[in-house]
Amino acid sequence: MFKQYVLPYEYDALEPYIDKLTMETHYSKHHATYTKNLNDALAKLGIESDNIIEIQSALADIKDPALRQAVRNNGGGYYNHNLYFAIMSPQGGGAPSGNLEAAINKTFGSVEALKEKLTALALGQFGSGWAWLSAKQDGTLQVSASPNQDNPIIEGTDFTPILGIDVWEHAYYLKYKNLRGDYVKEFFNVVDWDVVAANYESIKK
Ligand code: MN3
Repeated sequence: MFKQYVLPYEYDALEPYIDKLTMETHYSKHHATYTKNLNDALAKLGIESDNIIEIQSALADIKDPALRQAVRNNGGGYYNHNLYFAIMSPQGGGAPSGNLEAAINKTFGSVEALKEKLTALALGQFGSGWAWLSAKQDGTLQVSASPNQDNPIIEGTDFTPILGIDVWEHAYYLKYKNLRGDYVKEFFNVVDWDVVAANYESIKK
């Protein structure tokens, strides 16, 4: 049984950048539903693994197409939001330091250049989806975008997300309406780069 990531901050803690009603709905409705539907699908399949990365990497082993799609959508929804909620914090903003900063500078030139690339991917994602900063074991970074609840793991790459920007309308519409660009700009005010750096270190071998 997968359990939702427990928010270490209140629903209103990310105000004014992410509003309370959006956080409450996103966490207690959307994410709770992904988690329940993932558990329901895994129960039907008799899958008892508690490793969500392995499950997402082995979708092709699920023969029933409807259950495979259910695990893809809801497993992605479960995993992606655990990451998204964890990399935001009322103490967020600022810039990364240490190994992550060095890797960002090497790959993208600067933190500002990385933010510009992520913003372009977030705005360029047609319809619902995500923009990602991901890493692989040798420390390489990449940015990408995915539709729906997909991510670089589901897509079969050897990259693991360390930062995700949810660009489903449910992530911003109550406050920002159609202005996805305003949401993405303000999102960077709540990114907890210490958590992103810890994610990076956990993937690097
Ligand atoms: Mn969402």
